[in-house]
Amino acid sequence: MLGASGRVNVQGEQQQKLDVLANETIKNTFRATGRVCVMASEEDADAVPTPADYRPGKYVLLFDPLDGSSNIDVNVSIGTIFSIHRRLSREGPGTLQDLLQPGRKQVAAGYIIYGSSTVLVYSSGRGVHGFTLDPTIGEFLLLSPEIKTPPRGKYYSVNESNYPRWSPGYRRAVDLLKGSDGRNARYIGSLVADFHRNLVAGGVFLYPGDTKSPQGKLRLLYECAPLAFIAEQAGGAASDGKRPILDIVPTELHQRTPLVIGSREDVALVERTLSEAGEGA
Ligand code: AHM
Ligand code: MG
Repeated sequence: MLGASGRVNVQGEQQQKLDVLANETIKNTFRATGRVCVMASEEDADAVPTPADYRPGKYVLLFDPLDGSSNIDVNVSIGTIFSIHRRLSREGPGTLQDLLQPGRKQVAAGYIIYGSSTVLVYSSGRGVHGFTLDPTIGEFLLLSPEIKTPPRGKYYSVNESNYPRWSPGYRRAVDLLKGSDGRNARYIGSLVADFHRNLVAGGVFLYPGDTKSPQGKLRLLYECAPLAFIAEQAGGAASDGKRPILDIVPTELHQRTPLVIGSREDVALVERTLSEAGEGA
């Protein structure tokens, strides 16, 4: 299960064996449920409509099967992120248009983290709820109902090796976060795990665009939008630096966006700093 699969995905990234296994497992499971008419995955270039020999459902599923791939072989937390929309098309297998909906339209979203325990966090638009897998009975138990994130965080999380390539606004924002009011740095390199820690403890995660990748690294539809849905439902915020992530109207399946996500006041501080630098809305 460890190591590279030898293949490269649509984003030009090395696929790990576990990426491929997770992707196939999710697709095989969902196409037979009768709930889903089309799927999209980080690991597949194109939309994956429900095959004709299965009944198409009324929902659309987008997912990152295994987020944090670089952490697989070193035994650090990784996870699965998912986003669910209602289909727009009326019948038959779903279409690309069904998948290209703004995050605001999600009917549910969430993630699973494979960490020191296996945790499922989801929202269907009525708060955020956290479940922990009890392997002795094979069930997820509701241990954290109604998760609310602190309005101001104690952590900031960003890959600072990109600092020289950031805009002046982002550099200033991170300079402000650094060491101010007892803030501490934490960066795992698995978005889902960095996000979850900050959701629970309070904090802000940033993945800015830079001179090499103007839209940053993270994908809107199956990484940023579902986590933005969770963040807002928990009382936090998510922005691309200018506007809420949930308001972005997607034009491409694998489109990227800068991401600033977490505690409300911290996201506002970054937006304000960008705006003062002439990089805001
Ligand atoms: P992946 O979905 O292929 O694992 O890539 C996304 C990951 C995120 O989990 C994480 O936040 C980011 O890439 C880390 O990137 P970097 O190594 O540039 O800091
Ligand atoms: Mg990912």
